[in-house]
Amino acid sequence: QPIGVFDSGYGGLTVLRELVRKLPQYDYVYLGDNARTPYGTRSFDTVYHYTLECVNHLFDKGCRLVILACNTASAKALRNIQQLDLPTLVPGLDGPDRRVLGVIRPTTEVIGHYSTSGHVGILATRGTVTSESYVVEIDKFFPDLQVTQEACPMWVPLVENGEYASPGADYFVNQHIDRLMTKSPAIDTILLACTHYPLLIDKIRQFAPPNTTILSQGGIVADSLADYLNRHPEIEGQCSQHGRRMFLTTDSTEDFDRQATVFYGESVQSVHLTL
Ligand code: DGN
Repeated sequence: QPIGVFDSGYGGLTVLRELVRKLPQYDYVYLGDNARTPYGTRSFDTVYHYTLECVNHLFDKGCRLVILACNTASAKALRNIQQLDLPTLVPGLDGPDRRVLGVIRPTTEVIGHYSTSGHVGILATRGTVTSESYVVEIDKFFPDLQVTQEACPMWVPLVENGEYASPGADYFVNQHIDRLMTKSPAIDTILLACTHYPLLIDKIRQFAPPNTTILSQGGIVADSLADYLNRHPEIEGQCSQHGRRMFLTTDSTEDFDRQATVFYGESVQSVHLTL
């Protein structure tokens, strides 16, 4: 069975890219709910129902393990989904458990190891920031760590409109880095807690103080998945290993394929999924 990777749109492709880099042997099915993106502005209830519906589609495609490669879905839906009796969700699919993992826990588990000052910054969408998920989760693993958040609402549109490398992006990147560092000048580690932000990493490095550690999620999530599969041989044994990739989108396949080149780094041919 393939590993399912879900996002509200294109952004999860930056996570998939790192999964494929670290664990190329597995088969992956990516599902982007582009028809209903963005999730960031929607209520907890709506994000939960949309996410669950998409996770069910991935189960239908045979996935036993699904990764919510989206901070908004991980923040607003993961806990409720994990509390469901997942094997009963897809009638006719018997056998081992189905598992759903997110992108917040893997990063909050390790972030404290990167900081020597004990001050970290979280850059994310407004939805993720207001959910307080990072603050709450980091506190469980590193209660002494000072966490400062900054919402960067302009960054997703900049990336989605292809402006991530343009001079126009400088203004908004500088603005938010500046605000973050003004709130907490001792920050020495910044986590990019949004799937789109790795595309802005060169500019973020340019405006962050020298020697700041900038963490992208993809690589951390990939390390965490490798560790998870090692610790759960019963799940790992269910993951097929032919190096196949499949891309599903709930909206235009042409748009998806064009944007995928940016987020995934290579061309793809997606298939439309009707919800
Ligand atoms: N995928 C979302 C995230 O990781 O926060 C960002 C995309 C969006 O809000 N449209």
